[in-house]
Amino acid sequence: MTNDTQSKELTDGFHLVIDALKLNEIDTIFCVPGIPITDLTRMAQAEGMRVISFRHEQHAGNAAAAAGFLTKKPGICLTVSAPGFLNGLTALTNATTNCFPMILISGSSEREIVDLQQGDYEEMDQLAIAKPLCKAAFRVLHAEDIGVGIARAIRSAVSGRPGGVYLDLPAKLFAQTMDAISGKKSLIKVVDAAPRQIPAPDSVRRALDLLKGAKRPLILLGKGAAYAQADADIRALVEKSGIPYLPMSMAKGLLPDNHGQCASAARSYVLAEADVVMLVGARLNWLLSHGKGKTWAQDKGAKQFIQIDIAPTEIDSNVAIEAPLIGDIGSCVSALLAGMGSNWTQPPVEWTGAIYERRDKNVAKMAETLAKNPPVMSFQSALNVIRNVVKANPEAIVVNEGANTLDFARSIVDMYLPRKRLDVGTWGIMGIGMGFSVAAAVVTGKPVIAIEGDSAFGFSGMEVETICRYNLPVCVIVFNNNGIYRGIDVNASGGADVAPTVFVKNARYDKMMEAFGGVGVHATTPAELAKALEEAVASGKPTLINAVIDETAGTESGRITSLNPQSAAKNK
Ligand code: ADP
Ligand code: TPW
Ligand code: MG
Repeated sequence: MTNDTQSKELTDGFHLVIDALKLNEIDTIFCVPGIPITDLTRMAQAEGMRVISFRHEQHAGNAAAAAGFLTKKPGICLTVSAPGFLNGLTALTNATTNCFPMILISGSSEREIVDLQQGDYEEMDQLAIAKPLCKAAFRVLHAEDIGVGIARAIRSAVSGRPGGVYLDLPAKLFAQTMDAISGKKSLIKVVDAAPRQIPAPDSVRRALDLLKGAKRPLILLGKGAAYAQADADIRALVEKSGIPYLPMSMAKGLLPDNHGQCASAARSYVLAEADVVMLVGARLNWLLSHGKGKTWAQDKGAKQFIQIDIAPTEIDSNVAIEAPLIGDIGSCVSALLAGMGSNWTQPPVEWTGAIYERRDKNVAKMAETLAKNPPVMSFQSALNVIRNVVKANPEAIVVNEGANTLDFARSIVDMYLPRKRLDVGTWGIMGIGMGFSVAAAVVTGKPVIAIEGDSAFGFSGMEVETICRYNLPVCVIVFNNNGIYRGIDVNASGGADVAPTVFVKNARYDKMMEAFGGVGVHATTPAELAKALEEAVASGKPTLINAVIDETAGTESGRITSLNPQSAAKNK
């Protein structure tokens, strides 16, 4: 090296990664440290980034995914090589499945040794493994390419249909140095990462013509609509059209659940009876019975679909779509609004009246059930408490997983504001609870209420330490019914082991939170639950309420019993 180059200021791979993220306004990393990324986490914190360190990579990954959904910017998860990478991979794939933007950045071992399979520390060809499981995957080998690598990862995550991206950074890269000025120049500030995609005018007209001719129209809002952050226009479209709407679970609150046009409490009626259904950021997957069969009364025929989606290949994936509307939801909805003009005819009252009558009857029936106070708490009597607290604190974010705990909470706990409900999503995956809760608290600063089945909670329960360490305003409510679905199954062999679905009876999950300095409450009545939850929301202190639920009350698989091989065979 000459004297001239020695005198130049240098930068290295570590700092280029951090600078590239910061340049793109990414200010938070969710991680588990270790070789070779420990220094990266330290330096990122030193450079002013928020570094949230977890106990397991899956939860750091789930946090990144939830951050992506809430902010429309890719959430970042940082892990070590092979096992850390694999632990993060489930979250990356789940994010991709749900169309949430995130980037999993993993350190990796020496390329030369990995490729010759010579047995490096934590050796694994991570890029090859990640590729089929996410939206895009890249590796950066040279410090001067870090800027491009991060830019490509960001664009891939948020443009078009959002998803998970893997970025492989070999250990050697971090220590590579280059002169600081060229380093800075090599970074890219991504311009217009998720460009608007304007729908073609003829497709807008086709959709409006179909909608206009409908006698029994229905709007179905999915989590893509929540993600799009086109809240005001979506509300305007629903209200101007006068068409009843149904929110998918993470679209709840896009319009308040107590809105006059909400058809949630008449769900089976509207799905079966509608003649034209407009899907807005929702896929006709298993959650919507693939648009077929009894649910949709397709035997009667004549059901027609309009589908707004950013992914053209989603169209016709399950049933024929008469009017595809391809573009970003914001642009599509505003084009529809403009095209509706000022003299739009509202749908016939025979249709809307029949829906609202059924809905109001069902809501009244539900109110009776909610008001009951059985000696041991039922799902309903416990959820009634949470329903009231959420109503009084509509800013709070609800995280929800479990089987019965999920199904009942989804229908009982009304949401009033967009993107306030995070749950098991497209896969119905258990384990998102604490990762999503941490992200929601970190990203929004608002209170988080996690409604957790006792089994569901177990998948990520150790992260209560993370919640306490960062002193996050998270209140976890464990619906403790002694097991998966319920606590009363027996071992058919008569042997000493309990049934596979049964846990330790009367476990005290509240003690887990106390172990790390948080507040633990054991609640056996709605009054105790209400007091503890109200205090938690008001104080913002990490809290875990062990809510004792009737162990006989749940049903197997909650509401998706038909997917169990035995009951599915019976139903055939
Ligand atoms: P849900 O589970 O609520 O029914 P899905 O995850 O099945 O929702 O569907 C979300 C859909 O939204 C996906 O098909 C995705 O391509 C689409 N999507 C996501 N973001 C946008 C956007 N900004 N504009 C248009 N479509 C979007
Ligand atoms: C990653 C299978 C679906 S629901 C559930 C499991 C294990 C737990 C239900 O019990 P819980 O709720 O949470 O106590 P409740 O109220 O009915 O008693 N592994 C993964 N994902 C899924 N979905 C499963 C297993 C499952
Ligand atoms: Mg349970």
